[in-house]
Amino acid sequence: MIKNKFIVIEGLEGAGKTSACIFIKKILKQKNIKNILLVRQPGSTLISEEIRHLIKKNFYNEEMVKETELLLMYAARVQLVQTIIVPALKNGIWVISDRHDLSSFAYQGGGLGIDKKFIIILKKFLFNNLDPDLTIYLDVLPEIGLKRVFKRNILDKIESRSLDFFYKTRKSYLKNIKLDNNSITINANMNIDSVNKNIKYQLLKWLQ
Ligand code: T5A
Repeated sequence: MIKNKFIVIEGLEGAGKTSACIFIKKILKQKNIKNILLVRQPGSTLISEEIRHLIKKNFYNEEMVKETELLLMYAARVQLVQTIIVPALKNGIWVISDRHDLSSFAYQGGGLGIDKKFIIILKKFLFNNLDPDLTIYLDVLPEIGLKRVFKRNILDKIESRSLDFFYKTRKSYLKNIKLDNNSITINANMNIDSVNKNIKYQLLKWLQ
C-alpha cells in the first residue's frame, strides 16, 4: 500500500486549482485510497478563514502593506499546518491542499516584490521544512485565468490587481517550480477535459 502523501495544487487565479483538487480526490479514490482531506489556503480552520476574510477585504481608507499581507498568509498557514495538516499526515490521511508556500513566494515575493530570503526564513522558522510530496502547478496565462474569474462578477482585493502583478507572479512560479524536483507542471490554458486528462496521466505515473 502507498504511504499517505501531502499534495499541493498551485497556480494563478482561474488556473483551475479548486476543480483539480476535487478531480484528484476522485482519482485517488479510484485507486482505493480512502482517507483524503481537502484544504484550501488561506483558510480551512475557523481562525484561518477569519484571516482569509481579512486578506481578501478591500479596506478603502487604508492600504494593507505587503509585509502585513505576507504575515497574514503565514498566520493562516501555520494555524492550518499545526492544527490540521500535520495531525492528518501523522494519522495516515492524504492531504490535498489548494495552495501552500509557493503561493507566498509567487504572489508576495514575485508579485509584490518582498525579498525571497525573508520568506525562506519565515518558512523555516514556522514549519521546519514541511514540504509537499508533490506540487502540481497549473500554468495559466494571466489573461486566460482572470477571464474565468471575471465571470464571477465580484472581484476581491488580490483579483483586482494589475495584469503586470499577475505576470510577475507567474514569472516567479515558473522560476521556483523549475527548482522543485517534486513538481509537475500542467498547461492549464486548455479546456478542462484536456487539463484533467493530463493531470490524471501525470498523477497515475507519479503514484506508480
Ligand atoms: N494568496 C494565497 C496569496 O497571495 N499568497 C498565498 O500565500 C496564498 C495561500 C486566495 C487568494 O489568496 C492569494 C491568491 C488568491 O488571490 P482564492 O479565492 O482561493 O483566494 O483564489 P484562487 O485560489 O485563485 O481560486 P480561484 O477560484 O480564483 O481559482 P482556481 O481555484 O484556480 O479555479 P477554479 O477551479 O475555482 O475555477 C475557476 C472557474 O474557471 C473554470 C471553473 O469551472 C470555474 O468556473 N475553469 C475552467 N474553465 C475553462 N477551462 C479550464 N481549464 C478551467 N478550469 C477551471
